[in-house]
Amino acid sequence: MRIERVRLFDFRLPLLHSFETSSHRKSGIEHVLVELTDADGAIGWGEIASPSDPFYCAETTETAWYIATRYLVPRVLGAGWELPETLEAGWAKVRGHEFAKAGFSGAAWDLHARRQGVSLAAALGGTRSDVATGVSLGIEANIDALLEQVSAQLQAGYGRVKLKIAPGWDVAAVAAVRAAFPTVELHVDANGAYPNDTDSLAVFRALDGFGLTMIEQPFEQRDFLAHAELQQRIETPVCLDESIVSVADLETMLRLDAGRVLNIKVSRMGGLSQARRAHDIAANAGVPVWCGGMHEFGVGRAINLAISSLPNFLFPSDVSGSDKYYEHDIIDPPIRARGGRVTVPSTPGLGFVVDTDRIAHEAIRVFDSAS
Ligand code: OSB
Ligand code: MG
Repeated sequence: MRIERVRLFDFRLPLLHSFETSSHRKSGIEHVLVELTDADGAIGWGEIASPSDPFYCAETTETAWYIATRYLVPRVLGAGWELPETLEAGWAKVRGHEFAKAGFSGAAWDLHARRQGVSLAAALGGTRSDVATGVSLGIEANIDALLEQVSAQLQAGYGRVKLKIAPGWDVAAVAAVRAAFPTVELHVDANGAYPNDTDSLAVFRALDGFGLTMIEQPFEQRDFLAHAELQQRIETPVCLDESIVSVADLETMLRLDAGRVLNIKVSRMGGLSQARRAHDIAANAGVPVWCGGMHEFGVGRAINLAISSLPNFLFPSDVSGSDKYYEHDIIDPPIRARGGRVTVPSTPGLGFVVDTDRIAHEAIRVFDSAS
């Protein structure tokens, strides 16, 4: 197989409900869609789900655009490959920029699966026909507003709720949600906002009493030791997100017992092949995983759905229905959850029709290797 054409579309959608984490608030999402076309005219789609600003990770939309056009497109165009791993090896010398690489990896995997006539989930080794999903709720203006959000999501059929926390928005918020909804599957995500000190330890000891499924990324990305020490002191499993950008990071986590659950984000791991390797290594180590989200549009969401069908995805994934985020998504039909579950398509590739005309019309910037 040979890639003959690459198109990139910088695309924006407003969020139906703005989202605040420990670092900042956002009311819209800007991602870059990747379209690869091979010599026979077969097409694969991927999504660079980098945040616009460097607050979750170092990448931004601008850095992803730069790395994609300057370093990834030239390594992909004209390259001969049969397996996505071969194409990915072509950019192995480019350090970091996992989100940019993941957009191309997704498109390569979609193209590969379509050419094989199998679903992306099947190409990856998925074993489930539907996956459990949950919702991630941001920091709200006050606790009443948070309770309203939780209530609305439970009514929509979701059974797992993840709450963003930050110093000053933690124990009281969790206590209120737990009191109002005693049986909901609850977990918290700090996005690395806590300093590794005794005040933070007191917060996590208090949170340890609420039957949380996990406490996600309490400390900064590089601080494996802080996470390992915390895991020794509390019963609730620590889950790592930002810390794990490679398989080597996962080996460090396992060796240090710095976390007992892994959030696999396809983007953060640099693409589907690395995400699948991380899944396999975690499975062998007896560590359950789940799939985290980055407010993906339909393309990235379909990719997350496919990987979530692998057997060691044992907690609900952040692959909520598109109607939690967007009025009109870019795939048809849009992804929907029923009773908190989403069906994995069995048709070739992503299993959804991508609205290319709309993407091409509404993109705020387009790169086309053919022009
Ligand atoms: O840490 O999981 C995170 C969104 C932006 C940046 C980081 C995170 C998130 C989410 C969104 O939690 C999850 C979703 O896509 O619904
Ligand atoms: Mg997270």
